[in-house]
Amino acid sequence: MKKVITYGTFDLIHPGHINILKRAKQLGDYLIVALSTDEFNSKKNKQAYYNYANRKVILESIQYVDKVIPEISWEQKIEDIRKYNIDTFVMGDDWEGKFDFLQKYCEVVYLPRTIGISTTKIKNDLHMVHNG
Ligand code: C2G
Repeated sequence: MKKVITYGTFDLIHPGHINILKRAKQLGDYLIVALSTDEFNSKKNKQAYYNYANRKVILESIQYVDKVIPEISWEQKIEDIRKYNIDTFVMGDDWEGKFDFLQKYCEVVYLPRTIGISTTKIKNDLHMVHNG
């Protein structure tokens, strides 16, 4: 069984997230998502709208996702790859090159981001509407 892993905050799930999860799953048979905890998000200077529990519930409902684990640190990736016997690590290409050190442990794949959509854009668009 070919196992794939990807990492992220996945806040306010949108088609860009769905696209990468779908493509990541297509690279294997089993997809694990390491979901950033609220504490780790603060280390990424990210304030998610939904807390970890809610973001986890949403992710687990997506057909491409087989398992959700917590992402609590930048350093856990090598351990995760070993622990879950991962064949392929996937991230959007905004991370291009940043995780090449993982090539010693598994295949590293960067996939093109979906253009024109992001959680930040959603928040900004809603804010503009709200403030007329
Ligand atoms: N993504 C995408 N297209 C978009 C928006 C996001 O392909 N329009 C991808 C990102 O490239 C990433 C994944 O969706 O691979 C999750 O995005 P974020 O939740 O923003 O993840 P990020 O904050 O980049 O966290 O250790 C890695 C970090 O946890 C990654």
